[in-house]
Amino acid sequence: MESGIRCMLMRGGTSKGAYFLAKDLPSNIAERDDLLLRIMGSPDSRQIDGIGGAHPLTSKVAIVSLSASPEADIDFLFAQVSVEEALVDTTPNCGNILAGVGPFAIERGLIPITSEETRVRVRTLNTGTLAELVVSTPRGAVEYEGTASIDGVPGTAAAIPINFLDTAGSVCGSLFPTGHRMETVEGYAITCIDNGMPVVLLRAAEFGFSGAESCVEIEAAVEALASIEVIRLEAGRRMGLGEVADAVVPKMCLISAPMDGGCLNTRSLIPKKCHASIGVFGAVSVATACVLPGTIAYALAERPVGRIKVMNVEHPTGKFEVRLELSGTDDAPTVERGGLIRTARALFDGIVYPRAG
Ligand code: NQM
Repeated sequence: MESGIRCMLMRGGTSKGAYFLAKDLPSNIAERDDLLLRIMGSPDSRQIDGIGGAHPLTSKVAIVSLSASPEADIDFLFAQVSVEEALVDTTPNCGNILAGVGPFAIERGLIPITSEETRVRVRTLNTGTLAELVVSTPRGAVEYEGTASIDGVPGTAAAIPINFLDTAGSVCGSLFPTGHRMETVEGYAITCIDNGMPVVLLRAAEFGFSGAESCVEIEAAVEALASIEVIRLEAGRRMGLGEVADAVVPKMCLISAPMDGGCLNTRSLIPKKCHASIGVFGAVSVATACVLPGTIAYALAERPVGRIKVMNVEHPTGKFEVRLELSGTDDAPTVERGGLIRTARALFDGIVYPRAG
């Protein structure tokens, strides 16, 4: 049996992943990715011989170390391990798995607990994005229990407020990577935006959706999904991402007018499966598009007044609250920063045994 590797399984927000210390994994990227595929049980639609959960939201990995940057305490590399293909993608970041990085770094002794709240500054290596996480540590240990609830996760848990410092152009280099706020591909109106995650916004109605469909209904609409994939490949090129057939970005987001008091209704494709809720940076990018004139979201969205805007992005299992801080004028606003609440929980801690290579 190949020797085991220390690993903690955590729920981070509405995702679940395997958390490792960087020093416990090979530094060679090809060897590391091969190992991660064997640990998660990929490629296999059920990931039956590994610890992956057979869905993109539960086939994720966090690789954590002390930061080499004076701006951060912790460095975090996110890896999306494909379920059905032998692919590991470290292009995008993941704000849900990020939520677990604070507790994990404390559990592993990388960050000392100094008071009832421990602030952990995390640099996401995939994109260079900086975030500050506030972890509840009331009795000298991480407290997972609490009263915060996030849609898509049953029950309540301790809140982990996350503030993002610099998300614009995280992967693509600029907020509107094509230089336009709206353009057309194959006759469909789209907005390409990257405020933490490259996302292509599409009007749900143009694909025959009301916007209220369940994930099962969205995934059953194979013709619409085929058209969306054609748009994704072209949008990927226009966004400077090159050929994205094997990449998990850009994500695609079907939008419609809000139906439940939020700012906008969404159904996200990540990029081929429908997201049970919406990704963290996906939500920040969508909320940002809602407040910037000229995007296809702006015309459909409801916006609160004021410089600090609490934006509730509707998704299949509820709403995702994003707090945006704006500067500039009403006609030409700029989004300065975003913040939100997540929760996380350690599920098990132990040794994982990868399938033999
Ligand atoms: O957008 C799903 C998730 C994500 C990523 C995805 C995420 C984010 O819900 O920051 O959190 O978009 O594949 O974990």
